[in-house]
Amino acid sequence: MKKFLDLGHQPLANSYILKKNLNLKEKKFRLSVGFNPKNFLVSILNTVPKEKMFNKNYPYKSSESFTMIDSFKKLSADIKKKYNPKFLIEIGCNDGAFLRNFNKKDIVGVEPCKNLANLTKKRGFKVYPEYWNIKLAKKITKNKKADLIYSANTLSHIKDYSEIFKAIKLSLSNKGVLILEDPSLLECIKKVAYDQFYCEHIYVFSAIALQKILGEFQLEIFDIDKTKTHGGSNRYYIKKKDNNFYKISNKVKKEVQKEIRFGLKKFSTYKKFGSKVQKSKKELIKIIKNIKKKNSRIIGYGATAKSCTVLNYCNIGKSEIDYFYDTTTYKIGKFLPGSKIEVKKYRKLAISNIDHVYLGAWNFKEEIFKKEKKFLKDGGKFIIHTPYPKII
Ligand code: JHZ
Repeated sequence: MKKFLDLGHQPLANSYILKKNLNLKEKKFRLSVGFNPKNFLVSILNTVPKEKMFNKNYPYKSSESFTMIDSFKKLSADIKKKYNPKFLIEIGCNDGAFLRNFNKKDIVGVEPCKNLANLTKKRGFKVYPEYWNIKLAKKITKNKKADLIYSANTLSHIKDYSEIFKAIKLSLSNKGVLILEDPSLLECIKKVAYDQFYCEHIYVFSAIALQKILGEFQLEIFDIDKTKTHGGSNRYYIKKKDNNFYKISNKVKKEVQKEIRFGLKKFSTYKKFGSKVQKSKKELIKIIKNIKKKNSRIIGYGATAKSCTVLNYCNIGKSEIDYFYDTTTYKIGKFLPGSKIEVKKYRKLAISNIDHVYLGAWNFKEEIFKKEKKFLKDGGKFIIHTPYPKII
């Protein structure tokens, strides 16, 4: 692995702090990112045990945004039309935002965060509150194989991809399809979205890296769709190599060529990205300092896991951002890890008297700008750090 980025000592991105624990020492780890020239994988270099991140206190809920609900709804309709699956598995089903589009008898979820697994169970779905692995895959598919496996923003969170893909392969029927959806490395690099790196995002996949590692398990990508979610993601359609039901689409070749042309096989591209990140940090600090010089207030919008990386890397804390607004019940009243900025409950018109709002959830810019039309019309300003720090 060749290191190209050092984002300093970081706390666990989703470990929001209770007020009574504010004085306790937080667990931190060194967040640095590297490139493997052999398989083109980009990954964080030090990892945190999965149980410390994905447990019964996991705060993130997929159903917290219309963008995600809408994206899952459209994809589900498309899946039914294209594949008409009789048995589906979702790996990392979170609070059931995707599952709810299917018949309860046709789909099962896998979700190791028990609080989320319970939410999905309450919706009436069968959920295995466990980590995805070979043993669980054998249990789920003992009587019938899956026609379709879906996994969004989950496989990039699992270190041992070998176990994962072996388990997927043995679970799929001969005609079976795996649909994987994760932030695209190309978009991350283009947008200088260094906040895609935090403890949970062990990998940020490119098509070239995925193609290479899938090959180890006789799996292959046969189609790719681009989605706008999470700052620009790729939706990969994957099959077993000996499954001849689907032809390999031209879109796969095009995406691979685009990534190679951009330089995703070259270490120099990542070095350049590393320098851009350092510049981005300086510029964001400058913007914030200028605002503070004028005694203007800044609050945050969307206490995302990604914000944790930005705030801690740029040493932004309570003196710069008064508090964050967020809609997630679990986060409200707690404090962001590292920066210890309070998270308050979002309500309509909450930001109307604020001059500057730092957009932690920049990936939902369209949805949020629509919601905050009046704020923007009245001269309110958002601060955003990607593709470069600026005031909108
Ligand atoms: P959002 C999490 O990352 C963690 P985060 C995880 N590792 C991952 O990969 C992605 O999700 C998928 C709030 N919000 O989606 C809700 C508002 O307050 O960018 C959320 O707390 N108002 C699994 O945390 C946060 O912003 C709004 O109008 O970086 C968004 O978090 C909207 C739209 C959101 O993921």
